[in-house]
Amino acid sequence: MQVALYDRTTGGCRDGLHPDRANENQGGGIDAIFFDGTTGNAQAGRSGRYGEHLTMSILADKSLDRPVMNKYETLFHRHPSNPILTGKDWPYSMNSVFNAGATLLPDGSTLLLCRVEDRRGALSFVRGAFGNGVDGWQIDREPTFIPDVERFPEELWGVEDPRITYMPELQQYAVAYTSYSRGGPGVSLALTKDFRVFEKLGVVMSPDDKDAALLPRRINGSWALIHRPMTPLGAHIWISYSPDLRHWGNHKLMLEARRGAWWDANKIGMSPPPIETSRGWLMIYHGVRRTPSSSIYRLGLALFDLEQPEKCLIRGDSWMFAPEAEYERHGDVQDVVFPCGYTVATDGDTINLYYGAADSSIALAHGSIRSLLAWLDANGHSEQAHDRRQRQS
Ligand code: BMA
Repeated sequence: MQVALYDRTTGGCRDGLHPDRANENQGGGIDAIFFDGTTGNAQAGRSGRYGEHLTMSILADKSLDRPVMNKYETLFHRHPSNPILTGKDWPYSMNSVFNAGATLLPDGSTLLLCRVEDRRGALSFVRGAFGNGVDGWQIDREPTFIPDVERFPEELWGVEDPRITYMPELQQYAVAYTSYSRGGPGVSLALTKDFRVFEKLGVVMSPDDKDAALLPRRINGSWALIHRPMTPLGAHIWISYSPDLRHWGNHKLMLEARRGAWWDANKIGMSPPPIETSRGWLMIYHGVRRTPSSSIYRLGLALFDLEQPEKCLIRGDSWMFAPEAEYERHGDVQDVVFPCGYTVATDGDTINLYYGAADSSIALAHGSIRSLLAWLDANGHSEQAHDRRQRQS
């Protein structure tokens, strides 16, 4: 064979299909299974691509007479009523509703700002609200937040993927959203007290940039915006600082997409705004795995320093939530789970994660912040260790 299998530019091996990318099918291991006839237990060993050795046990389920694998830990439990909102729930004709920002209102009800798409493909935000955050949504009869192309031409093709942060100092909610026009997707900001009247601040990060949210408080005197610029070197998560929410600078790389065959190689982005915990900013982020037929959007976890948020403390190795249910696997865009918002229950621990499913509907899953942190401790590593491993691989 004339062609080197290892490709320095991609950090993976070439497949001959995409000279500039890693083999799309790479990353699998080879499993050997040893069956213990006396106990009925089997052990599987997998030689990982990165020199890690993953083991899992397979238990023979005698009642089913077929092996059942020990499952990975389930961190988010899907609500039985999923999907909780679809285009059919809308008071006017709608193709799809997905990727909703979420917040709790002072009366305890949940507000969702939903990305909606009609049959023209035009996008706007709509509001839905109800006490328990699951059903009985009251949906505005008219779109709540619409593109204002006269004053904000960057919204020509619509506004997408809102992330809501309540800013106690301003006593307002900040909405970071993608404004989409000929120039590509950029990051825009708006402020509101009531989700009726919005003060738009315009584009704060020029295209191609998206997946943005503000931190709720100043960091060392500056506002902080997390976002995901696209560069020829990949799509990584950055953080930028501002004295006034309008002028941004002091840009810092926060989390890098991995390379090669990783689940979060080449393209990552923050999903909902980070969760402030006593141990740091807990971020749920999405990683995009390209396959020959499509892309798979899965979710992972990372923890960042409270006062220096560009410093990653721990990053999980594997994804912890992925498209599995039918409504996540099939829709306008297959294999997508894409949360833009969450609420935290009064116990301070239960997280209600609202996510777009297959770019078609809105679904809900429940988790525990404590369990997410414990999972990171067990399944993560410091980014410095990661850098060392990347250099060796
Ligand atoms: C991303 C964003 C999301 C969308 C996802 C899957 O790039 O544009 O709005 O849900 O792709 O299509």
